[in-house]
Amino acid sequence: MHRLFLKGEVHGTTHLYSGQEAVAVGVCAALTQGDWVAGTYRGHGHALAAGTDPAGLAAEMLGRATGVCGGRAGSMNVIDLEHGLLGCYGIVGAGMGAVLGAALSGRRTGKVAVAFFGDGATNQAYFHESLNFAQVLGLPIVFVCENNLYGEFTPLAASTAGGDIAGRAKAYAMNAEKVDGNDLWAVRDAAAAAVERARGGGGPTLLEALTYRHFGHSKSDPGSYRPPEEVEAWLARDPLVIARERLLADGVPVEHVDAAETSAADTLRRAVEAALAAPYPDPATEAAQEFAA
Ligand SMILES: Cc1ncc(C[n+]2csc(CCOP(=O)(O)OP(=O)(O)O)c2C)c(N)n1
Repeated sequence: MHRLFLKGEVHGTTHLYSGQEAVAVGVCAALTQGDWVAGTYRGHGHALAAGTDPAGLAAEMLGRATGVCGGRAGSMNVIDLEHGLLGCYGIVGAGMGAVLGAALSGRRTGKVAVAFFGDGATNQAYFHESLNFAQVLGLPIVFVCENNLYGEFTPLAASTAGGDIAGRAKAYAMNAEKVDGNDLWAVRDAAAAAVERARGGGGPTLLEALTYRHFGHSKSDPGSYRPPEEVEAWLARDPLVIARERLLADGVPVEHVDAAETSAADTLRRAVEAALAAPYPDPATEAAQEFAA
């Protein structure tokens, strides 16, 4: 997507998810069909993990009519109700409110709702209101903070009193856990426990997944405010490399791992090729599609 953006194929802006993949994949691996997910403006990561068709998603990001939202939402606002994706939100923290509503009905239906958000969102009133409301009503929610150490250009220490995001749950008597967000298995296990608790009527959980974005915040940000040794240390903990090494260490034959990687790359390449060949949406249908969404 970064390369396509530089070629002018992705309009508007981009907020890449590279480096944070283990969070969305690990959490969504713990969900079952019918559960809900609310993503952020790095929404393509959450959408793919929720099960959105890669071809429909690539077309959406490239603003094509074959996109899952007809090419009018982009990565930042993609919705895919078929796969439980309630929405992705350009407004920081907005997904937390969306899952409160979904989870109210989840108390009757046994469905669980997940909201992804960044560390910057935890300094908003919205975060505290949402945690309080969810805990008071015992809602089946997993709040997943993707703590990538920066809110746009601001380091965590300069914005977040105490620095302990999971610790903020104590004020609401809510279950919480801090987890290595670059370790797919650690995220999946923590999420599975939180989902099971929520489904069983045990109420919400706050998960703080410690991770890092490989790129700057968005298109206009080279990320140069980050110390090079910090970037290097995190690049060395690329969640995709960690996952590959873990599979090999667990005895999965290298040819199986290679084949899975090749197959994923082929799927994405084909998705992008199809998207590039697809038409842009017809301006005449704009109003109808906006109201339908
Ligand atoms: C309510 C609101 N305030 C401000 C912004 C502008 N803004 C966009 S991203 C961002 C930083 C958010 O950082 P964080 O929540 O840590 O998420 P990350 O980008 O690290 O995933 C801000 C302030 C916004 N989109 N919405």
